[in-house]
Amino acid sequence: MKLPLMTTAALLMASGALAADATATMQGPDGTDMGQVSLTQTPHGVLIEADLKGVAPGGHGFHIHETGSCSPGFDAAGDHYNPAGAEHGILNASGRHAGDLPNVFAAEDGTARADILTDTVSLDPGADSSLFDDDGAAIILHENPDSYGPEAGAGGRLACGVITMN
Ligand SMILES: [Cu+2]
Repeated sequence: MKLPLMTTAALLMASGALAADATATMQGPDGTDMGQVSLTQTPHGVLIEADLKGVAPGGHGFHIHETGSCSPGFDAAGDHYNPAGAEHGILNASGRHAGDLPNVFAAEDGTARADILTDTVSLDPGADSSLFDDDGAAIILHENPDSYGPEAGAGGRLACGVITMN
């Protein structure tokens, strides 16, 4: 059966997750659902779409960490993803970690939405900067905003999600 064009477009839009290549389901320390992060390989880098909830209002550090694990405890995600061995910080001339991303900001109702494009990582398992290396990678949302300087200063880990190929 041939679907009319409008119907096909509507179906694609209704199932947005299908368009993304990878997903991180974000959980709080007690296992609370804190939303989802979708990752899509584009010709210009990886598009990261965050749709979070249950987040304290204000700015929060938001990074890709080096290990695809959130347990036991979010420390299992390790440090920032940094295959080039650079210093930390988007504003640091000797930076940045490949996993350094701009802060995300939560509204009064605890929701946070952000679309971030980064060309520092790849979803291609064969690429040098691949998030799908031997031990994978995770997304971490921090307590405080990242300073963007050599010391992140973002504090504790509020939420963690293992990046999983769709
Ligand atoms: Cu971090």
